[in-house]
Amino acid sequence: MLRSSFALRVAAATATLAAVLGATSTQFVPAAMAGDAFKHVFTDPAGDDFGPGGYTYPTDAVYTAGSFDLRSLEVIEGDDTIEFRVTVGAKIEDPWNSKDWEGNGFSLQFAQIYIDLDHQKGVGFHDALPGLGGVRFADDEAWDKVVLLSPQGRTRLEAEVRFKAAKMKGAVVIPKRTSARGKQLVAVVKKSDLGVPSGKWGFQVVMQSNEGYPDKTDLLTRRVNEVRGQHRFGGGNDAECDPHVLDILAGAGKGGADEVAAQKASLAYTCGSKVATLPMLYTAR
Ligand SMILES: [Ca+2]
Ligand SMILES: [Ca+2]
Ligand SMILES: [Ca+2]
Repeated sequence: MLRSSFALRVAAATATLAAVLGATSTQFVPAAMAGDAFKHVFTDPAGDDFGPGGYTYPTDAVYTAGSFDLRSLEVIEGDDTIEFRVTVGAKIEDPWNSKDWEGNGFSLQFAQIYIDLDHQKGVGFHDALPGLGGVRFADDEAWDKVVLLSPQGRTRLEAEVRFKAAKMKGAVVIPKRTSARGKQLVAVVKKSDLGVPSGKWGFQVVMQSNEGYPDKTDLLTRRVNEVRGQHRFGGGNDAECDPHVLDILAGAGKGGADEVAAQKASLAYTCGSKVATLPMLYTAR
């Protein structure tokens, strides 16, 4: 009862405002108020922060258990922005004092959110940003935009993209604001940088680790080697045929136990013959 009378008052107030401004209510009602704003939560199982199955964290004490264990990706449309919230399995810390390097309040994590805007074959990129090792997107799931949820400041990100991913520059989105709270990383992106979200869009979020001193071709990512080191993940290959990816969304993106197997299947690779595939997850409205 209370709820419906509130809704009526909101509707009445909106109609009045629209009338005053001479706009039709459909033109004027902000998406969030109209109740049809896009919102989707993808969930990921706990404990699958091991890439294709056997990756291990670096040995340094800052890489606390669960730090790269993706638990969910929330996509929330606002009036002029789209907010991306990535939750991991550990409290987010700032062991390398990001404020000293114009960073965003965290140090360890780096999430890349890939978006397919059209689900069309032949449009978009199959290769990921440089530094993710051996991964690609399927032919009809190529990505059109990638949001960098990084602790690095805008200046550094822009420079890295310019030098290492010039071809993809127009597709890389640096958020308006990036922050961390609790176990969550938050990126607020201008809607004008992405467009209006719909069920047609596909999403993938790749969990990586921020590397401030990356290899010269890697875009701020930490490598996966055969044997782990103080600041290197282990369980992969010393070359770049292994996916340099700790955790991804897989299957239906609802957190089911079967999604662990789906992730292992997607990230399975054989150096020299089979490249891992990053799946896109689509949401029908
Ligand atoms: Ca996970
Ligand atoms: Ca490697
Ligand atoms: Ca996963």
